[in-house]
Amino acid sequence: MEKSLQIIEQDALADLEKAVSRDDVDLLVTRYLGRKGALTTFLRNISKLPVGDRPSAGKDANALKIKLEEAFGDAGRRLEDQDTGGGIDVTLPGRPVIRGSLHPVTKISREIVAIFSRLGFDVVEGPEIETDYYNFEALNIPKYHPARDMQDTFYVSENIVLRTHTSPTQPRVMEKTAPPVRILAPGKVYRCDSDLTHTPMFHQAEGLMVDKNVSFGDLKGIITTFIHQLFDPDISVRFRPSFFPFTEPSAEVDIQCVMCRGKGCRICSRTGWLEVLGSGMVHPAVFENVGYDTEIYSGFAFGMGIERLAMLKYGIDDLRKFFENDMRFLRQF
Ligand code: 2NL
Repeated sequence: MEKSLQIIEQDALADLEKAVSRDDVDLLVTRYLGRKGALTTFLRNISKLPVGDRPSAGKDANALKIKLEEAFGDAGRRLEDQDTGGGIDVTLPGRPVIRGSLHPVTKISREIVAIFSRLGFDVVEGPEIETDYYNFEALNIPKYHPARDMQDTFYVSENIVLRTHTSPTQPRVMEKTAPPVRILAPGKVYRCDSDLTHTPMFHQAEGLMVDKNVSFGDLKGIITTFIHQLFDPDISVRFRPSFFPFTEPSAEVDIQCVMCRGKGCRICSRTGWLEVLGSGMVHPAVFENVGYDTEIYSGFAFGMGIERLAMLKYGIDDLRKFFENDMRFLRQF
């Protein structure tokens, strides 16, 4: 009886030596420890032994059972790790690489830049921290103008502000460049304003064209072409008289409502039109400030809010979505 327990142990360990996979080890568990396994059968037959032999045989058999359970368990775990390359299941499908996407403001900015590049405009950038002179004075914005109020502008010091529009980039370029000039200035601007429809930082793009014989007709042609390329070649555009300190005459540019096609809806306040741009012929005072001869040169300028254009183009109803960094929103672009 002692001998047969020794044989079971020898056979089991010899078999385990040959096991090369988790499945092999599982078979050995069945062969030795299963319901009809060799050791289980031995234990069941202890009652048939002479009474005097039973205690030591039982003790030895139980010790062997524990020894084999441990040996099979260790080997099983080791071989399973080996099968799967050390805990990595190489048969699993790869994890998808999640691609990022551009912010809608970046996308529209790039589209605006691309359209004006094709029309011969150079892209220029100016500082976001600006002097009072370039932000206001050079642009013919008088001392008493409400835009200069502490309520509307972030003052860094008495003569330094966060630019309230992209316009100061234009006199900076004109001072250094003789006409002809055709530039587009996109970028961040800052206003001391924060509510449902205003954020303290937003984006604008501003264009300027100066040459001999530049007319209001050129302004209308360039802006209409731009609108048709950004939105739809069939969309109607209208120019409505307005006022800016740095242009004369000035015009607000409206497009036929992109939501209702002019029928009248909530987006266009039932007017059928949406205001998308401000524009005008450069005021002679601005040319004098940068040393351009107003007898020889004329020009037009225009400015637009990028968030507003992005909202119209993508049908976004809430300005705050641009700045919340909600991935569910951003992933859609
Ligand atoms: C708007 C309106 C506008 C300009 C910007 C400009 C610049 C110079 C001279 C004359 Cl240097 N004008 N810029 C002109 C008309 C309108 O912006 O609604 N922007 C968001």
